[in-house]
Amino acid sequence: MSDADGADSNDDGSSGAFGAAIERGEDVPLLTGDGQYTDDISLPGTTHLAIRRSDHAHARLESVDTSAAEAMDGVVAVFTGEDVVESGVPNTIPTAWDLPGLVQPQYRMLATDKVRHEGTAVAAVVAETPHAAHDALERISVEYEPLEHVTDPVEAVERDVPPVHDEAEDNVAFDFELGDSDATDEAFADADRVTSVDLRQPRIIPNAMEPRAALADWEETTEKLRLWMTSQNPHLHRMLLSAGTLGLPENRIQVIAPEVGGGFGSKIYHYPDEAVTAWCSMQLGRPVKWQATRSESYLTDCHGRDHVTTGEIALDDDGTIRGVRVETHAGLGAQLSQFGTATPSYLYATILSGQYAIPAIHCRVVGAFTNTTPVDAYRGAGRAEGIYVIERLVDVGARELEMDPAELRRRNLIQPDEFPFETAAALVYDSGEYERAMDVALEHVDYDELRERQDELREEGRYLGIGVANFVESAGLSPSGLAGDLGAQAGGWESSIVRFDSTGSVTILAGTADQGQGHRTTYAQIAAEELGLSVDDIDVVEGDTDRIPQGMGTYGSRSASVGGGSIARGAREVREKARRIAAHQLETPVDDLEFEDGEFHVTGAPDRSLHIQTIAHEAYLGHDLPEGMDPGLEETNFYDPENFTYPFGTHVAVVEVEPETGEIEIERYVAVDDCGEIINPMIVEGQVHGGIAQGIGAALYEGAAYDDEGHLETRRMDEYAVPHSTQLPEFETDSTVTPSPHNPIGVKGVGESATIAATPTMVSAVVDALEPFDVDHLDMPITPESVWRATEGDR
Ligand code: MCN
Repeated sequence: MSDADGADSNDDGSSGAFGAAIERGEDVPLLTGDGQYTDDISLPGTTHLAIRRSDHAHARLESVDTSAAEAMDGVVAVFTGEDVVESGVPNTIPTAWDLPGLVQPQYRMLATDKVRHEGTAVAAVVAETPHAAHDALERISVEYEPLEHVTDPVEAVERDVPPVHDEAEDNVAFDFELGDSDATDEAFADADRVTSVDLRQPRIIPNAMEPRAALADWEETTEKLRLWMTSQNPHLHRMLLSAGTLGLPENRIQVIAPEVGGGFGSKIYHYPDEAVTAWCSMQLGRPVKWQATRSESYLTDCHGRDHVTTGEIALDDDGTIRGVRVETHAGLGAQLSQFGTATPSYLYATILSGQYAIPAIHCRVVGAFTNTTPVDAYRGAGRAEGIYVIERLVDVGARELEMDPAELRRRNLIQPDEFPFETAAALVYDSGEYERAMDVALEHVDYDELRERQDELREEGRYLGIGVANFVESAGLSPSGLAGDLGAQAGGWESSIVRFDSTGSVTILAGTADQGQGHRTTYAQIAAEELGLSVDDIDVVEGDTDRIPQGMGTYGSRSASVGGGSIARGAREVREKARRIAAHQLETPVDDLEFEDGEFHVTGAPDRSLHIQTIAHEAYLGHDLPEGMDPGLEETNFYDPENFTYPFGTHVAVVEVEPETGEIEIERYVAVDDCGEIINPMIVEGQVHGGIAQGIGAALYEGAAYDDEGHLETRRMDEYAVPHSTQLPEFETDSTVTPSPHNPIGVKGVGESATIAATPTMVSAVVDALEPFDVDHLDMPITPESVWRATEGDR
């Protein structure tokens, strides 16, 4: 393990837990039905909330008549936006990321003046049963004055349409630039060739297994709100709910995230629905539960992507990339979600250098309001969109130069001795051995031989495609000062407590919040390694703001590096306190003690030893501690890393495309990922598998569609295509290990890597297969129909 963080590394105390493919301890309760999700929790007297949503994309709200609904059996109360306003709570759903010149319109719990996208919350019914609440929704009479709507981000700013918000007449929420435009112009003027691609990255809808849910319990006597919810970041939810929305201090709110069945970004955000659940409980003094239906999730969970982009690349004839210029219209939806501003700006434009040493980059992003569901970070957020652009540009550049696309990539890779590497897009990459990972991936498929086979098959009228994509991503946004400089209303740190109890077992209280990533296993591995224990000695607790003092949550592939980094630091501090107790009791200088398998022993006298679990007992007895030392054995750690981590890798897909039918068969998919030191290879492989599936989903299947009325057409599982396991090949995974030099355990994130890599890889493969048809690019999702249409001209 690397150790560049000041604390001593676990030099001789290695338990072997770090790096082992240990099975996920959390899976037994989850697979046997013992896992407790929000909807499984019931309190005496629980009522049920259903939300009436607008079926108009854009309309003035004329009136909301709730009388018939109120009169129904089992209905406890019906509330409108006016009721929320009258209650006097702050009633804002705040954005958490400011940008220069950002237009920040009001965002209320329930609409009062206009509805701005289909699905806008208009009224709330609380009833004794879920069925009574849903039945009553039908009896609310809402009158609208329909307004012209717009769903496309380019049309929103270029066509003469009524603004989504009066504050932004042209529907522009922000106009963002990054990079040096003069230097980029010069690079383009000097380059031998310039080529470009117009592309769309369609709207993606997250498909977590568990739809969002909340259970709120306002206790009148203590004036305390307990809120169970499907949260990726309970402390952030507590913060956003407290001041901006409900007007409560944080210590009056407890947010609990029990088991959460997947998030992929969609459960980061502070939506009106959970806030309304809490507010209703405060009004009624009774527990209130809201469980989204699947269609409600499609309509209201933040969508991802929605970019329309023109990218240009300037190249010399020898393949040197001289510059990249990108202009994007990013759809933000009807309201600003918390990180909806950061995702298409800082998280996107900064990664446009990819793995390449590109001297000049300029990117402009126009963030546009549209009459659609808000858009925010979806797995890969910003980085996925950026890597897609640069990888597509490299592919079209290779076509322009008639050069092998892998060769063009290779010629521009940042070399290992150039790290830390400052890109022209404002990031400083920590470490990387890009060519090594690329070589491993290409060797797996025997690239040169594969190209020969491709030529042979073309002779036979068969179309094999080989897609290669390199990616790097910025995971674990930090340090906090930088986040603040860029406009974030949250920090990049993470916090944890490592606590021995008097029986020698350990509890880790972590500020992150798992939704399936396996934190309970990997965090136990980190602590076991540092403390010389077995993972069975360690319990991991996440997702409760009353038990865990602080935290930032799980998103942006930050938990292993920032959360795990904090745990490692805390465990090292605990170990050092234990060492001082051991030295005192063994009557030996601290420096004379060695640590192995949890045992401190005097150098050269192994029989004079004390186990760290015995010391824990002593620490809580407090009878015989060094002079001035406080009893107990626990540490609270806040870790604010000095930089992001930059995972990377190369993915290769081999497909065969049948132009007559448009069918795409994936023959092989090889993923070589480098996420630094690997805590648990089995979990990392699982993350890579899931990520590839989602990337292939985006490339070949997924995409939200709106009809001419601005209604979401893809609002059910049989209307929104995600790949089935039978449509996916066996994934072949491999890894290289390039530790992050500044992270205490040398890890980099992995949770989003494969999603980022898989989309350009798949598109590259299909387009490569269609080279004989002069197809340079196809937009996602590449369906059999789009393949058939693209090749039709040749029939
Ligand atoms: N890990 C490891 N070795 C490393 C890096 C990570 O063993 N070098 C382990 C970690 O300890 C953790 C897992 O891999 O158990 C993912 O770690 P990390 O990359 O830090 O990502 P996070 O835990 O912060 O998870 C967030 C990331 C994101 S942003 C999305 S979106 C996503 C993803 O994880 N959503 C998921 N993976 C998901 N997996 C599941 N099952 N469900 C989701 O909703």
